[in-house]
Amino acid sequence: MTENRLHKDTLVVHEGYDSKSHQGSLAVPLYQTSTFEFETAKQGENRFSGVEEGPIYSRLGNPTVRVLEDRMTALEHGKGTLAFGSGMAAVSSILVHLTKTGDHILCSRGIYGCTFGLLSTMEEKYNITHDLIQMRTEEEIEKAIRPETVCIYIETPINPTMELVDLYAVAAVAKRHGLRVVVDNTFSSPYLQNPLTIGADFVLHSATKYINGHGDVIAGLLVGNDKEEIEQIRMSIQKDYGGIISPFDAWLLIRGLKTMSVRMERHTSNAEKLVNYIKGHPLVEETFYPFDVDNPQYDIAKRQMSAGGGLISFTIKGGQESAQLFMDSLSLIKIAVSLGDAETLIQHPATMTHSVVPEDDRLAMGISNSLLRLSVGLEYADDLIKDLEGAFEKLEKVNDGKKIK
Ligand code: LCS
Repeated sequence: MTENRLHKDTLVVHEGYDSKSHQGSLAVPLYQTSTFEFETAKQGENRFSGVEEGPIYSRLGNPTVRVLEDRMTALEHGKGTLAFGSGMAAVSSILVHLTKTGDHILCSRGIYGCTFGLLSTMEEKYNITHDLIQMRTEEEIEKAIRPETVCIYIETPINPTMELVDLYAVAAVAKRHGLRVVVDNTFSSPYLQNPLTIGADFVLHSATKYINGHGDVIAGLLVGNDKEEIEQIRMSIQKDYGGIISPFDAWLLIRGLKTMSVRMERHTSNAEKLVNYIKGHPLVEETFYPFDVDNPQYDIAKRQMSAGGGLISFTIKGGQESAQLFMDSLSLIKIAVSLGDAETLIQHPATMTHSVVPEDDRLAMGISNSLLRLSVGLEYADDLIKDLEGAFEKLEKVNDGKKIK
């Protein structure tokens, strides 16, 4: 961290934009254009050759997108950022960048369902193999490293189990073995956790979630600790595979990002209230929340995160039938995948986000049929608790006499 660094609450509002270069426009202008006119043929030549800086064509760079990228670089303490048209485009781009046929990737034991799908395709088509392991200790990680291992790819907290991976342990092992570390930081947002400061090489986000915060954009962001390497990815994989963000979506993300600090505070305070209610309920088996004092991984959470965030998972007694009945009995809380929106959302990972994962792998990730994931929104907490109460009561009534265990 540099000495005169502004606080993250200020960076989300101002970083990367100077209105003086934009006719005083206070809001970042939307450059909704596919191409940029050159004054002369020579200028075009110079822009393409890199002799002169400046926009060429929006797949290669766009001024609105650049503000978003610069803001994210500062927020994640990185050196450069690339914005993508989805979180999966960010995931696939970094994995394509870091691997070649015959390489091996070491992953946290849980990952988002589509990331799992991508890794399966990479294995089948290109013989880029992977292992999902629990990474509880440095020794455990070290044992799983093979001669062909090139990178460690992790989520923490893991979608949807909320299991944590110790970033300090991962960084220490990676350093000893010369491995690159990629952290999917979607669940924490840059507000709660900054893996680059702990030793990761790349951080990525499904910006669809907390970065945007309003449930109306699909986007991804990749931040690196090496500017040259990020620019190299921009001018190769991003340019040639073409998974870029649209200027309008970047503009919406800039708008959403301005309120990230206040949103994350509310998501967290609401989640803390809800977790206390949920974990005491007799129909709940287990609850998973990073900053729950009863969480066996609370120490890890405190070391690498500044607060617990807005996601809670829990298992309900009675398996899938009860879990689905519970969901159907809610009214304010909406049944939907995605997370990090203003609206509180609930989903059933076994049949939704992680339904593409074969059952054995899914159970090994800790995703049982009774697991539910709650993305706590920005509503008034007591209204949400009342909604949960109503659904538990409904479940009790339906189960009346059935004796669920
Ligand atoms: N990484 C994580 C941890 C995610 O949760 C998701 C999407 C992605 C990457 C991919 O981002 P996208 O391309 O959708 O922007 N997670 C979802 C989820 O849990 N429910 O719906 C989507």
